[in-house]
This record gives sequence, C-alpha cells and structure tokens, in this order.
Amino acid sequence: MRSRLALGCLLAAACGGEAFECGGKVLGVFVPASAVCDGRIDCWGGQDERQDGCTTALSFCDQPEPQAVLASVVCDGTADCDDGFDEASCE
Ligand SMILES: [Ca+2]
Ligand SMILES: [Ca+2]
Repeated sequence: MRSRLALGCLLAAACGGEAFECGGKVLGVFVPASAVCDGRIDCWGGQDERQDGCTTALSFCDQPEPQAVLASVVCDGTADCDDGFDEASCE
C-alpha cells in the first residue's frame, strides 16, 4: 500500500498543545508532538522519527529534498518514493 504523509497541522497553533516543527525546505509544517517517535513518518523528511530516542528504521528516497520512508517498505513491491527509488535497486 502506498503511504502518504499526513501533513499535520501546517500551523503550530492548529495542532493544539505541543507541536513539532518538521523543518527542512518546507517550512511551517508542524505535526503534533505526539507524532514524534511514534513509528510513523509524519514529516516529509522523517524529521519526527529522527529525534533522539527514536528507534524507527528509515530509508531515504533519491530526491533533491530527502524524502523518508520506513525501511520496512523498501523492496516491498510497491513504489513508496515518488520516484520509485525504494524499488529501483531490488533483485
Ligand atoms: Ca511520526
Ligand atoms: Ca516500497
């Protein structure tokens, strides 16, 4: 199944309570603080799963702006990267 990002709340105030800013080139995208280290990619670049204490295994698509996917979806037969990079080097 192709996974798409939930873009979170866009504005910190819309998250209600604590918000985490994804950062990267796409500025101003926030996700609820509860999305950090929850094992799901909420930020485009996976910043929410790359914080101290996270154990989520990530892989990255070959894009100008790194797009994160879960390591578990690499070579699963479905293109999860927009460019299909996660399936490009599978046997
Ligand atoms: Ca997350
Ligand atoms: Ca895949």
